[in-house]
Amino acid sequence: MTNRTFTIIKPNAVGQQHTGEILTIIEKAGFRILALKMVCLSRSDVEKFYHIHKERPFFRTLSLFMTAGPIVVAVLEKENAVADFRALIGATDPVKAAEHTIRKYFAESKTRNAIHASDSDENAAWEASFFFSDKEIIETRYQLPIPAEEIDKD
Ligand code: FUP
Repeated sequence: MTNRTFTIIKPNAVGQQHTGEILTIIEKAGFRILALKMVCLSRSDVEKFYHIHKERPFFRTLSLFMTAGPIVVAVLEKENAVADFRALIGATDPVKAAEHTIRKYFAESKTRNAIHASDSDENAAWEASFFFSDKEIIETRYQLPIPAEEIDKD
């Protein structure tokens, strides 16, 4: 078990200006953001990222949706990250998502379901590397090199 997972705040949630609120829920649940950016996917990106779903009947609409606007991608750190983050986002279908999950709050349908979460440590590492170089995933933590009072005195 590693302590990293990967997430996408999907086009509907970004378009409806829920990015900040979703990041707040994520941080309040104890996840540390190690990498974060906004990007747009091409159809070819979607085919690569969702390659396991390429032959599924819903792939066409999934692809149209995922290219419909910008997304926000992030690498997150927490103990038991993959399982805990899956619990925080809820079931794929918002009708089945538990109360107080991100999908319960923001998903509009099984496809327009607001957020993605990796389903295994292996996939988390692959998905993070799809969007970020090693240098862009930052482990360094905030630590003042001198006492705060000294920083504030000038
Ligand atoms: P999840 O891991 O919860 O994101 O769900 P899946 O890996 O099963 O599906 C990946 C994405 O495919 C979902 F987020 C949305 C899309 N999907 C559909 O559009 N229709 C479906 O019936 C199932 C999945």
